[in-house]
Amino acid sequence: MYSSKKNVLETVALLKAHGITHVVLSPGSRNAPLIQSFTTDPDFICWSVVDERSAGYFAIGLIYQIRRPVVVCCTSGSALLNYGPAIAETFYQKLPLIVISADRSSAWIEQMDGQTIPQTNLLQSILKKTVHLPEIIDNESHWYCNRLINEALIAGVHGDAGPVLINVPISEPLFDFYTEKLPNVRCIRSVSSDAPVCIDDFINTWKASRKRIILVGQQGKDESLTRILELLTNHTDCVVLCEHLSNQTAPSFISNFDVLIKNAMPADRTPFEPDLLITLGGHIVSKQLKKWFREHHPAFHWQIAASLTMADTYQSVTNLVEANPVHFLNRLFAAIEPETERPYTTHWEKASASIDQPDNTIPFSDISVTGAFLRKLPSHSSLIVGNSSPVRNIQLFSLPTASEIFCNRGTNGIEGLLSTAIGYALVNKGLTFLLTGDLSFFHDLGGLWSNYPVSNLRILVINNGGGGIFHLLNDLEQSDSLQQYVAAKHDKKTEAWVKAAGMNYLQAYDEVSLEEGLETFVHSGTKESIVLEVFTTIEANKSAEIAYHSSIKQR
Ligand SMILES: Cc1ncc(C[n+]2csc(CCOP(=O)(O)OP(=O)(O)O)c2C)c(N)n1
Repeated sequence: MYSSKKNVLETVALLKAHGITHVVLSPGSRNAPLIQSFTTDPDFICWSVVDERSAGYFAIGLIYQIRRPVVVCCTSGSALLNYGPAIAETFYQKLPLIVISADRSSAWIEQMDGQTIPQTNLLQSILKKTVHLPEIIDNESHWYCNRLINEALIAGVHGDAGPVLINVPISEPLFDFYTEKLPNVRCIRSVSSDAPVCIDDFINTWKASRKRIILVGQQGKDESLTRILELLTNHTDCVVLCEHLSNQTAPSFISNFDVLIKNAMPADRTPFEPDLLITLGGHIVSKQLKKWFREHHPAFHWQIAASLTMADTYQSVTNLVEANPVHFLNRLFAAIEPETERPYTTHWEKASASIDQPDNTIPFSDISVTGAFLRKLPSHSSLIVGNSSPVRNIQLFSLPTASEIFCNRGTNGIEGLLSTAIGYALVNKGLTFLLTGDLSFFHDLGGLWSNYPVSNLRILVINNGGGGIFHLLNDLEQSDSLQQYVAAKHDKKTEAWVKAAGMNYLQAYDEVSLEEGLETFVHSGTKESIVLEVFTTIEANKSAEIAYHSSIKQR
């Protein structure tokens, strides 16, 4: 029988799924659940070597001969340190040694309990990767544990091979060996760019899938990517989902999926659910999409990127592909037949087309101001948007053709936004537009103090008197601290700072003054940069949100 510890079972099952066969065991009680599980399973060839220092070198001998990864497994405390010389040897020889150390739960490290040392920190400089598993108590810790083991096993053999450490905390009781079968586990397959990607399996999966989505995250403009995505969605049954931050636009791409998921999908979303998901690029803003995809995992999820770093955003990756996405998709497209029937894509297209952009009937608010601005924005514009509401609200509207859009979305920080825009403008020939909230603007006031005169910047500040986004979060509304502390309510204007920085200042507080202000704002004739500050209220913002979203729900 196997141990009943779930992180032990996950480790052993994943080692088996990744094709590991040889395990060198050193004695101990903390690692007894691992020992018991390895020796129970007929697929493992287990060896017993008492001294961990010898065990490490014994494993090196096995690796020399079988040319595949080998596991060494020890108890907690100094036992792990005894692997040190063998770990160093495999690090410098680039050999795939998988070190599995049992540990106490983190709470007991350095509490003068027996056999504890900070196991994960000590050997890091001679390990390719170290992971410290959680003890599995719920779905999230289960996914986390699975992801970490997959990551370590992939790192051990990717590119130059090398030793990896999987540290497994195991709480007492240690000796409950009542599990009959190993669990089914998600084994993430990886394809490395070291060898040409063998595309056959991918073609077969593509052909066998009926509902395919390609989701493109944040990235710069890339016309070759746009071309292949258009070919795929126009000639096969495949939906391309991309937000504005992906800088991918074509009539057949769907960008309003956040609103669609929130308001316009039926309770039974099965017809929309993909069975093959292909992800490229960086961050996705849509909370709705993340939530939905995390609840419904496709049978296959390929993550394609130039380097093999996994972000398991939807908890569903099945294949990591290290390849240039354009090359990969071109090869795929060349190998598949065009499809004339596109029921899945048509289904998505119809639903997407049924959603109107916010119109003039909603109150004067952050949303309506964003719409008015984007309608006036010239084509081929450079637009930088702030985090918080700006990056979300632009998604409700279409962008002018050929515009390029940027956002500091890597960490979602509100800091440094004026500095980013000024840096961009100074090396940009045309106008540079920035759409920002008031807190983000004030946060980076220091950025306005610049030795470089900038004349081509247009900053639209939507001043709603604080962090407006926090007022749109239902559960926060009851909180006494919302106004003063969470949203940092204030009544400041940007005017004095803007003028001190030598920029022109305009303001608007309703449709008429906004329309007037925007006329000057988008014009390239002026010699100074311009800040247009538009004042909105929290109440109007809430009404606008409700009015827009309920108008879509009622269709
Ligand atoms: C450096 C940093 N501090 C705090 C936050 C948390 N935060 C997220 S949105 C936000 C409010 C932003 O307010 P504002 O720029 O006025 O935009 P609005 O919410 O009104 O659209 C804050 C403080 C953050 N993202 N980055």
